[in-house]
Amino acid sequence: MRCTKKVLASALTALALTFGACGDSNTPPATDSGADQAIPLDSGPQPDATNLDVAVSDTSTKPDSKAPVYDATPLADISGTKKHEFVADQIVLPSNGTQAQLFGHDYDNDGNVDNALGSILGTLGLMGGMNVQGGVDESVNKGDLLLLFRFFANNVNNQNAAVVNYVVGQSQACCTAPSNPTLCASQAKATCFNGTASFTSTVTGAPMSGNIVSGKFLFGPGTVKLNLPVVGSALSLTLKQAFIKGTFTGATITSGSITGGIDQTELDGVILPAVATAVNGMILDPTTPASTKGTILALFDTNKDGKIDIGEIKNNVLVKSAIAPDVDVDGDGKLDLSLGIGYTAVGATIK
Ligand SMILES: [Ca+2]
Ligand SMILES: [Ca+2]
Ligand SMILES: [Ca+2]
Repeated sequence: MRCTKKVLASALTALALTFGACGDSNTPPATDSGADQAIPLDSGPQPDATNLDVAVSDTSTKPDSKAPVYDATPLADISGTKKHEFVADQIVLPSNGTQAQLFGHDYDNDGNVDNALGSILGTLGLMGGMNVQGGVDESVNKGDLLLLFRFFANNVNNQNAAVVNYVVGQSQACCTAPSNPTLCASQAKATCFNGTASFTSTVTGAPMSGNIVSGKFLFGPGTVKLNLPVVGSALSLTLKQAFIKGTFTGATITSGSITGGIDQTELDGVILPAVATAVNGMILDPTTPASTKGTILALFDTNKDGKIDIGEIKNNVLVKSAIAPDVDVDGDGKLDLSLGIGYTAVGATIK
């Protein structure tokens, strides 16, 4: 059975099975059970952000909401500035708490890194058995998930008021053997991720301002669109108040991360329906073991019609605790679901 599709739904089921193994599977766990499973995101300094000039806004006027900590810095004039273009050759979903912390961002400045969705993915990664990363690797190496960056900076080691455009690349064939992940990866390294390959942009995000200190950079906040293949077909996400971080290392970018917040509307309108579709897909899939189907139906099918509708997903206690908005990234008074992922990148030309 291929685990690279429907991984979020599979992962939720794994979480369900884990809970189910501890008790009556007809009784969803209380919300605090999820907290027991979550990876604590330890407080700690964020080295990328500490010595960068990111404006801090006044949060005192909104005592009841988590107001945005960061304001966008006005863009510098980039005419005549050197351009440096990259493509992400690796996109990494957190597979443990350390990565969830590394890829996240402390939006509300409470000393705790925010990466709720990433933390859940990390928790599931620790449980094992779910190849949450496999589908992402496959999409990158096939050339379906091409994230591009165009930096404007005369000095990539140290520069204030640098600018980056986040660019979504048009799919292109990076390997001829997508069914063989190892071969596909090595082909992609030679064709698309060789440091000089060309890519065509489809969506170019609004420029984001940032600083580079000793090669480490932090850009944002801005809006980042992600098409992550985590639930069946690619899940189109908009990360609000997103930050793009990384380190220029020779001709590559290392230790990269993209963090932002997904609002409740998108969670309800995009993510949860996709989870419902994927869970139904598992029920219809003849290769899904009968015991797994039984567990899924016991957990989610509250009206016992043999199908899982969106409402049954939205109102499920397990889902509510696992995929719950955690921090208000944009200060609109409504909590958003934080997500941070990692990446590395190599040189590229963006057409
Ligand atoms: Ca925080
Ligand atoms: Ca039902
Ligand atoms: Ca919000």
